[in-house]
Amino acid sequence: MNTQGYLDLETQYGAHNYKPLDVVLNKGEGVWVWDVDGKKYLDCLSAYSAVNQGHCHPKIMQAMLSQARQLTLTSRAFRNDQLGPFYKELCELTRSHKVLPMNSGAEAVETAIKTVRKWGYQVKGVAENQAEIIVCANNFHGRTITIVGFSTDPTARTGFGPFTPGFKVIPFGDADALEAAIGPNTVGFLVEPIQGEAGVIIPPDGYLKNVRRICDQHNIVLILDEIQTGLGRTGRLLAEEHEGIEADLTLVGKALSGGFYPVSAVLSNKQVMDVLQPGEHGSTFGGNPLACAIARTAIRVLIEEKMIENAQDTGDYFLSGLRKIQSPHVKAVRGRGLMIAMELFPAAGGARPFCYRLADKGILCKETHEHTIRFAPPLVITKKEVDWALEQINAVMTA
Ligand code: IF1
Repeated sequence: MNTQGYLDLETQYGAHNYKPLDVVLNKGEGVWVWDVDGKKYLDCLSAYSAVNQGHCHPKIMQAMLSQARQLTLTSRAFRNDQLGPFYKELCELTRSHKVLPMNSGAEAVETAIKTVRKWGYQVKGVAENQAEIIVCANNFHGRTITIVGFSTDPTARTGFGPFTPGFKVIPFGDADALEAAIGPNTVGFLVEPIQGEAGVIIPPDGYLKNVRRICDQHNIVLILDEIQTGLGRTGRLLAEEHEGIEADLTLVGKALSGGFYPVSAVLSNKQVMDVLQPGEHGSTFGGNPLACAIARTAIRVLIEEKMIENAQDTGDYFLSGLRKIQSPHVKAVRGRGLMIAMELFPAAGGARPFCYRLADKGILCKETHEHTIRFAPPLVITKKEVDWALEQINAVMTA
């Protein structure tokens, strides 16, 4: 079947909740993917940072295959021999006390919300059903009713109400606004260290440090959504390290499996996670042996193959190369590690046509909102590959 044939099938039988580029992929290896016509592309999206380790990483694949032959799912009604080691390795790596495994990112966010509410009632002493969680404008935390209920993006929320109460929205990057929004029933503050979907918005220096101090002063649980920023993307294992702080709850997902399988987790200190009792939360697939075996290897190769250092080093190189591009269309280039965005002037006519022109030249990227192109290749990209990418991007932006 040709490209058009696959597009027709999707149009006829699939829900129309996406508007992807019309590129039909059938193979991936490292930073490269191929379409059904055999055209090769540099993947500058990495499945929204889920394939930080590169496509079809051989060691993760091996772990997946050998675990699949052995045991895939037990449910949490019984124990499995991958779960304990997964907990230990993830805790040691992230200096956490406790892990709660789920599958998607949205489930990790929901889990954190439940946990922090329970902590509010049981430990902080907030009156039943009064707990309040503060979130930021232009957040992206997932697609469930509760999560879109505190989104400020009309596309994400319009038509899906009624929503879950108990959330308050403040501007991102403004620690004073956090302090001002805190009331006696505030139990948590949920924030992305760098806002991804909003267009790679980096908060002012010192923001997270101030947020940490304010949360401590007011006895509020700091929940960092590192589902996109975590696991090496910004040049640190967790983006919180850029400001030398530690969240109380950290959410990871996406690259926790290197893109092989949905795996997410809530990392916690003991005090908060210990409020959950048997029967109060769970998931059929959460913590299954296949997921755990994949995730153990996915985090091992990140470290062993120095992907985090490469994200910092090659990310800086990519960012400075992009900044050198002299184009009348480019309003700003910003990024940290290999989480990079190029914002275009509205007069450029939108980012999407540029994404198509880049695809023609062999680079796959996706616009975010109207005017921003994101560059987030797998963390195994080399400087030579970046040089090639810069040549193509330069040609497209200056044409
Ligand atoms: C889609 C964006 C990226 C996330 C953060 C939680 C989740 C995500 C910080 C939920 C998910 C995705 C989902 C994807 C598009 C994508 C995205 F453009 F929308 F913002 F990555 F940049 N927290 N982000 O970024 O995780 O439940 O999806 O596993 O198609 O909706 P999930």
